[in-house]
Amino acid sequence: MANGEDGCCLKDVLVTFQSCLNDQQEILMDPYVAGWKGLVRFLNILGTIFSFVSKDAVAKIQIMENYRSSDQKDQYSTLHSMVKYELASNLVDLKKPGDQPPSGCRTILRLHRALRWLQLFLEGLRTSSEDSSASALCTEAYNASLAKYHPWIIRKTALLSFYVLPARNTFLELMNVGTPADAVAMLEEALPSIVKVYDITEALYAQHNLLDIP
Ligand code: 1Q0
Repeated sequence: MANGEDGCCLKDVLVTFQSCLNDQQEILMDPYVAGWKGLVRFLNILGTIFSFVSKDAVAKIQIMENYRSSDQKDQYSTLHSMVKYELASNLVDLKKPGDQPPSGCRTILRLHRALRWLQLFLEGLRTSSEDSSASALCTEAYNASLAKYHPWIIRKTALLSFYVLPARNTFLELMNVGTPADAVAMLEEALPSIVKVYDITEALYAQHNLLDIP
């Protein structure tokens, strides 16, 4: 398990999510996707055992980057404009994973569900006692969020991979922001913006009945 990568610290990644909101409280696509890219860098630090997760995240990031460099890029400047555009153009298949390329709405929904896992996991790390196990906290966060959307084989693989996670304090040190106490303080400051991004996306998807896109 490597320690740090390119001097990157988790605080910088979480701050990217803070910069997602525009004046209308809409979520800007570029920092949202950049936030996920930063998280994948941290995932890679944790070892190749998580490559099945990072491959999926990278594929989804790539789909969104492709939309952002297509002729329709302006339609994808915020999550709100994407929803409006894809629904109006009939690009979202609400019944089955389509033959057509995955829509932006479907792709963001997968990342959005994973953001809930992240929030719960980081909240668990922040509020747990020093001798807690990151593996147990991660399992708890996964079971309360992503697990219900994953088939058995992915659940099984995910739960097994969590066993390699280090002790809570080691994990906090890997965030590269200083001592475990510094990391806890950083999380306390940064988590509200993750929650805000999650809540706004959830409300947007609920308003348009998009929370179950297959
Ligand atoms: C702490 C490390 C644990 C990372 C585990 C994250 C949750 C497990 C997710 C398992 C996903 C399995 C791969 C495939 C899933 C897809 O089937 C699923 C649905 O997509 P689709 O197209 O088949 O309908 N995809 C998803 O659910 C999206 C999953 C994206 C997960 C992105 C996770 C990025 C993780 C970042 C780690 C941040 C660590 C922060 C702290 C680090 C401090 C050193």
